[in-house]
Amino acid sequence: MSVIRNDWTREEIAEIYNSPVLELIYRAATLHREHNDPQEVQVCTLLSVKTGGCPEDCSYCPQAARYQTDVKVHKLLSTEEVMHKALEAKAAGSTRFCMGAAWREVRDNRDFDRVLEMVKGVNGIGMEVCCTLGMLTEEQAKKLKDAGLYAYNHNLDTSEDHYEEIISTRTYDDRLNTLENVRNADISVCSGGIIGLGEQDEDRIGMLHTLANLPEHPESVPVNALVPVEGTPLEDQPRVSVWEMIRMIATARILMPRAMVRLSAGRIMMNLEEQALCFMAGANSIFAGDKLLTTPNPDVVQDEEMFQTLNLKPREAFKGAAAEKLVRVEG
Ligand code: SAM
Ligand code: DTB
Ligand code: SF4
Repeated sequence: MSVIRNDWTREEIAEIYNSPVLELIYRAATLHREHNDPQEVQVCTLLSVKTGGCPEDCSYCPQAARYQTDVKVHKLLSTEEVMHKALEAKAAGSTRFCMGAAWREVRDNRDFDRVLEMVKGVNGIGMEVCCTLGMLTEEQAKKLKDAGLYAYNHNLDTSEDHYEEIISTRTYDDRLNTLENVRNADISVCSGGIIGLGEQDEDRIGMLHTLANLPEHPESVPVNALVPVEGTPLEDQPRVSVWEMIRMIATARILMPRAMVRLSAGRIMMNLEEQALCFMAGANSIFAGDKLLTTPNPDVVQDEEMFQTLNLKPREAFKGAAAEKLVRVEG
């Protein structure tokens, strides 16, 4: 079995990313089979528990208060509403439930106490519970862990060089700091990025370089294609080609062979054949349900048909946990 490396050079990553695309898919598919069951795809559900009105200026995001978008602002949902959605998601076959809040950072207030309650509730019904709430201190991360949080999503989004073109209200180091706080609280790390922000291939390579050389690879790497939203500065960005999505997924799979590589935002723009190539290239998770956080996603029936046509099987919850522990003990 190939070794897990955290010392990739940019040149090595560039060589992989730029290799002939069918060779790239073949190499990623081969590694994928060594480390994972290639027929297994995890189905996850997203829920925006607090929507819009965010003080940040992420230029892709419909939830930033400073852009005029169609997003309906909503204060934090009640725990009952969230549990209702989580049970619905579980009944529909989802094994991971990710709650997103349009916050710059977590504050120690009653809203956070309510999120802790939600985490407890969702963990209690046997789903992998994930949150994406913005920046986090180590203390807050520990509270989430104690409440039963399984994973925390915090994306690097793009390369360090391109970051300030996209967001000015926080730094790349802020992002890395939160990831460290999450890791120190022994929470599973979910971190990836978005393509189609006007970045160069070098930026994609740079972002993968940072992720793959973290002291421990993220257990989960979402690869998003920009969903351009009217009213945001990136509303007119051209759609990324599916081959770019495939290059990102395959390169992530080769660099971080044990991670869950998630084919995240952008599926609404892809047909079945294109998604099949992403699975071939090593993607092993999707978000199901007709909405991501605020933007549309393929409908559930269409996804069920896709699983049947491609002979995919939904992955059970907590499957990675035992293997992750083992790796940590060995390492
Ligand atoms: N506010 C928190 C934060 O930014 O960390 C959590 C929620 S935020 C919406 C979660 C992630 O969604 C972002 O990091 C970004 O990668 C992704 N995202 C937001 N808008 C997007 C869009 N229009 N297209 C693709 N991905 C998007
Ligand atoms: C991630 O990388 N993608 C998901 C999840 N993590 C939180 C979010 C995608 C959001 C797309 C824009 C929206 O629906 O608002
Ligand atoms: Fe706020 Fe997160 Fe959107 Fe940035 S991505 S504007 S932090 S909700």
